[in-house]
Amino acid sequence: MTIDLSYVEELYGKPLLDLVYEAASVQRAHHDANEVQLCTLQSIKTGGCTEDCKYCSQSIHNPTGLAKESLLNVDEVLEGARQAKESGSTRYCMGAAWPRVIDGRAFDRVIEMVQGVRKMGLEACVTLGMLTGDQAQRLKEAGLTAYNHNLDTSEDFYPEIITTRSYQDRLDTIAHVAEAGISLCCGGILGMGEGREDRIKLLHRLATLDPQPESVPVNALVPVEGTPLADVEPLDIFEWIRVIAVARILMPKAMVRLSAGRLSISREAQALAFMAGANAIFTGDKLLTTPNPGGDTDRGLMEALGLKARPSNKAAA
Ligand code: SAM
Ligand code: DTB
Ligand code: SF4
Repeated sequence: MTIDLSYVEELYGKPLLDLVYEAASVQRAHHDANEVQLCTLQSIKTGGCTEDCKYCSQSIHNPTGLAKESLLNVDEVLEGARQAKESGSTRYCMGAAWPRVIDGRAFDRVIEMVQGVRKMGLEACVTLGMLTGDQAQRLKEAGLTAYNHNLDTSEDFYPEIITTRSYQDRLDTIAHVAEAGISLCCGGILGMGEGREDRIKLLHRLATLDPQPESVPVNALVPVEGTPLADVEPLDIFEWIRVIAVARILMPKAMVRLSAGRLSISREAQALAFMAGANAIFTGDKLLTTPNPGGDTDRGLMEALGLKARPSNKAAA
């Protein structure tokens, strides 16, 4: 089925409750609506990134005061994965502040991390920046479940946010991931000062990727002091809900992940997001470098809503 931009516009502009109702119906047809996948993030290489992403705490172009660290050891990372599993996570996502993967000892170490995480029976996801076809193939052989590489916003708005790489660079890496047969985790950031049309175009791009992403992270900008986006006006929360609902309708099978930004989103809005089709969250008190609601807060929310954690036997093989 082809998805026209005009159809995405039409969906996005529906009365909110009609839109949420439609998204909830799609979710119920494809997923257990009371189940949420818990995922854990780990920054395996923090800071010192040469890209100039205006939202990011880890770019050398942004004076955020974040200390640069070297790549973690395999043991440290696997210990983190073990704890994540113990606290109910079924997916372990490892992020590196690299513009691209370079072959050599560091990449070999990441390969070992992926193998170790998979051995524990967890889904393994990495986000390492740009990637060649051969590197994607190596990750596939290591058993990687998914590669996270976000389109972040519309192609039109992209140059306002990042100048050191192009939208096409992103699409090229995404193609390498697909060719290697690795599932794609691809989404965006909302609230960077983009317009509704940019959000619509992002959703259209995501939904017309072939194959569609297995996972769509929806990040609400976490404003970081020292970045050019530190003082951007926060997004209207119902725009966030609309994006989640449209993503759910256009990508019925995908996991729609509430990623960055939940700390400043009310319990009520998060409940509406689950109604609108979100079915995964990152748990733990830290994302990569910024705070996240801790496990107790999320357990409280899930209990209040009667949501249960998705069991590990449903994890991707
Ligand atoms: N360096 C790799 C890259 O950019 O592809 C991987 C790590 S990067 C930190 C992963 C994603 O985190 C970005 O694509 C962006 O969507 C998200 N992100 C980073 N900083 C954020 C912020 N302050 N608020 C919301 N999302 C953010
Ligand atoms: C994604 O889209 N969101 C996650 C994951 N992919 C790697 C990262 C969010 C990072 C938020 C900012 C920070 O903590 O540095
Ligand atoms: Fe680097 Fe990724 Fe941050 Fe951009 S988002 S500065 S590529 S770590």
